[in-house]
Amino acid sequence: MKYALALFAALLLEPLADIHAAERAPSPSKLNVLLIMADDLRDFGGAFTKEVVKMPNLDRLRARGTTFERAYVQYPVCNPSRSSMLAGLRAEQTGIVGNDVPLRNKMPDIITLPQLCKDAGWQSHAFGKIFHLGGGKNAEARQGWMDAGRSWHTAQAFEATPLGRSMIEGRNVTGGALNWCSWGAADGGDEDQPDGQIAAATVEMIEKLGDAPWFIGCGFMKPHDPFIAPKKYFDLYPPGSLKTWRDPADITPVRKDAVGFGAYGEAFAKFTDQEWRELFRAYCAGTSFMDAQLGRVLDALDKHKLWDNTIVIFVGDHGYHTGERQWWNKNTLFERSCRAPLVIAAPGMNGAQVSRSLVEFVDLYPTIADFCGLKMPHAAAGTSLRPVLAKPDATVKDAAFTVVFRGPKLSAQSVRTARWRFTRWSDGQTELYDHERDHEELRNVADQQAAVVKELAIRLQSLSKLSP
Ligand SMILES: [Ca+2]
Repeated sequence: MKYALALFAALLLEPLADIHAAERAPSPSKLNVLLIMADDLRDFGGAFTKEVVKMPNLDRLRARGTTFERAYVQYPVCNPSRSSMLAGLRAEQTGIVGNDVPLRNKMPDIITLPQLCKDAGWQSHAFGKIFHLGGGKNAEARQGWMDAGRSWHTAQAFEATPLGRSMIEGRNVTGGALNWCSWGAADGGDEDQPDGQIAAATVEMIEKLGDAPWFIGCGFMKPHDPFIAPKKYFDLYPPGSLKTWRDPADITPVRKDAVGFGAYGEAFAKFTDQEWRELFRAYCAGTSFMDAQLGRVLDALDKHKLWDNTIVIFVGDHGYHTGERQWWNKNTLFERSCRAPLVIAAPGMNGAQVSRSLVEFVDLYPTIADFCGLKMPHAAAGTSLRPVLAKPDATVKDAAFTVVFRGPKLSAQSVRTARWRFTRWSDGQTELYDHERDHEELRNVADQQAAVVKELAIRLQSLSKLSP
């Protein structure tokens, strides 16, 4: 498996050897790039704020840009998704299918998206989580995970202050069985939390660089667990004000490893309605907190009149179940996990646009390269979204693909078309969901739609050739 991947990577990258930075010369326009990422933020639906979560600042950005309602990650977990997005390659190509290995270990010579700009003369800086933040407390390892020096001139991570680690209220809803399943309404203000510091550092860098041009990665850490935010954001959601999802009784049962397994599943099975509500409230509070920090960054673009020469991309790194399929997490091939928020505000394009076109996160690399006037340094797995930004009903592809692994031997690949989601496990099991009738993918109709299954299985075959 490793050999096959390495061979594939070598074949893929070989033609790159002769490409020099000069050939990737910036266009005269030299747009700034502001890549804003949220961690574990689900797509709340057609409107991100739809009756549930308050995100007034994302709405500000949506008013300036295009909201993609069908944007799909290539692997629904932090490190594989971010590695795929920033390399412009599918997880089957990068070989990054878990949170344990940084992209550079598998692809030492890959030119990442921020590196493409950096090598062409952009000032490049990252704050918070753009690449996955591995490395623990080891500062050198952490810099390696952030790809400091290669992708960025500087890369900086942040931690909560002692006051920000002091909880006014909160608890672990699993009684400590799962460490990460804790929520807390924290003491202190926004800048006692990493996201407040990330916003402040981003704004400071924007003000310092002015019109450099620059590529800034602003990587917010929320609403990822632990579900902590300053208390005022919990106050936006009074206890009891939120409803939580419960699966209907007549749902088609799925294999256990379709959602998760082991201790997670056991803990969620024991959740009371109250516990679901508490976690969901904390998730919403963390989302609104992150949104407020987004607002501070957008304020800086307003203040310095940078919208006309800055392309702004807001992405989540994958979706998130908040109770669907009795699952509280990511790492599934259901729509809730594969679909993630994506908003792009690009100079010269209309604002307040909503697109239902299928797009993938591997499309971001060629999109930004396109707007920056830079050639792709390797064969792109995706395609520029410029046509959709120009005309929201334009189509750039008719299918989006996502993969998951369950250990070294079992994997599943999923294809989403305008109507269907088809998932095929490497042990032969299949699932088919009809989005015309079943947006929440509650009923597997694979047995009733043999022709569709056959057609979509062929679509997955093209992907299988790239698989480990
Ligand atoms: Ca994540």
